[in-house]
Amino acid sequence: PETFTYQFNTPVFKGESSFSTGLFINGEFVDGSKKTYIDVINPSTGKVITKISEGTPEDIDIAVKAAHHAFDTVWGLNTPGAKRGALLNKLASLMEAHFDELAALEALDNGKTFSWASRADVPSSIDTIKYYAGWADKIHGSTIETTEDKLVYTRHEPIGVVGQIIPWNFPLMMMAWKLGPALATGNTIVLKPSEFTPLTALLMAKLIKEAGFPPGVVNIVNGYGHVVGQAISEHMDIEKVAFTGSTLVGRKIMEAAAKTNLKKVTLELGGKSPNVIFNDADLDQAVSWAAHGIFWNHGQACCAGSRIFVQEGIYDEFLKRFTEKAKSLKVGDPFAPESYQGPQVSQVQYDRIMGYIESGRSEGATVHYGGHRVGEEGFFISPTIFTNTQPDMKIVQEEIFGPVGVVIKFTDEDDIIRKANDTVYGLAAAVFSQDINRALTTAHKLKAGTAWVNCVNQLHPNVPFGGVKQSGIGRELGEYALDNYTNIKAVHVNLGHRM
Ligand code: TXE
Repeated sequence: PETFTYQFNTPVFKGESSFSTGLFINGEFVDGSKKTYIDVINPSTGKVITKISEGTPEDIDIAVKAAHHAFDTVWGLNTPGAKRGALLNKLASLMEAHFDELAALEALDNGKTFSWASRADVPSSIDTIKYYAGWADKIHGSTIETTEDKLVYTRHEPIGVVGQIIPWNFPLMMMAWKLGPALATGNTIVLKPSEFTPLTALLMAKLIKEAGFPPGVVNIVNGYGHVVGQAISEHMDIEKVAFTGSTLVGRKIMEAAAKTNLKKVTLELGGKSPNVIFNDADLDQAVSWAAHGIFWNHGQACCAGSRIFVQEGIYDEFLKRFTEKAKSLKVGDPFAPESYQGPQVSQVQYDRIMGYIESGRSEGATVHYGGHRVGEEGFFISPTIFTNTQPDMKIVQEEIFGPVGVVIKFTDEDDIIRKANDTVYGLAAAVFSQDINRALTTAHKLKAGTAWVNCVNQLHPNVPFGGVKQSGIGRELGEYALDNYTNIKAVHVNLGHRM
């Protein structure tokens, strides 16, 4: 396979990045079995950055065999947890050494700003790997009292070979969320990055090798979702699949698992998260957080606060200040220090978002601000605010996954609980109020896996994240994520009970 070498010469980062564009299987970079390639597009320009090897179902087979061999010989129960932890810490140190390069690749490939990648994606990915390094030698079962002539204990054993399919909105972070708990608990991995944003995963493959993980422990196979992702979901020798992406594909993965070997499935899917702002909120703070809630990462966050509910007493004032805030957000080159928002990730996403904006208009909602392209090239969209919506409009019900928020008025607590929970999703929710009783009782009544009080989009490696309803199954991050990657074995020992 080819080596990709790129010279960054930007105001925020100057330096070279260089790594193989092959598939990373059994510790080596190889071409795909069909010797075909996928173009990687720069979303700021629409032009090709490089091409990467395309994986096939045959390549998944080869990777699964390597992962099984590694599991049976050099990983899983064959390696003490302390050693797995040390390797994860080594990987975290290498990520620190390549901090700016990782942030720059995210900006180039995904379009997120270098400054946000440096503030959020890269440090939190490193922290996640370190957090799970700490768990690696603390995975254990318990003894359970039954009768005095029996000893019963549990073991938390690694599952084996796990498949991991990740999206393009937080390419590095989603990879860290998946690698950390799987490796700490002793599993081996076949991972597929998004075909839209493979670059940080390829640099990570190089760092995984450099850290000294034995060959076959982590395999990274680039390719298209319906081919390589599907092959992972259907594989008879992959015993667990973890997925982050659309609800539509989540269903396909569950179906493939059900039709093949009933592999365990965890899914982190879409959202349409409510952001509830009461009359007694600190208005300045509510405005700033609400803007961060929907415009951060260009709205490409599964937990984005895309439905902004404002109580009637402050609605007009909120809307005025929120609009000023949206106007102040600079959309442009991800490498310009003043940019808050870069391009959407791809032409497909650009078209999908513009389609939603059009549908909002044609269904009779008001484009209060934005609603248009920014610039002549690339996939830039202005922060957009809709008002005058109806509950059944597509822009109120469906995940847009772009910088498009709807602002909706509510009257009292009963009204807001009904409106906020009127969705098939349940990933996150936020409440703004200075009355702690109101804030917490509302947070408890909102149907969501995460509730934020007086903040939004807060994630932390130690804290579980995941959805209820159609936003997913299972939890990532924190101690809870370890459960996704172990099988519990109960061992009964007879201490004298005779038949
Ligand atoms: O996602 P896909 P897309 C939502 C968001 C967005 C929409 C569509 O609303 O507008 O999904 O985005 C792989 N079997 N989210 O189409 O296809 C694919 O290659 C197995 C929410 O880009 O779900 C990629 O690696 N895998 C979200 C991954 O699935 C398949 C993040 C995600 O892509 C597959 C991304 C198949 N049949 C999009 N088809 C979040 N929850 O954060 C595709 N893939």
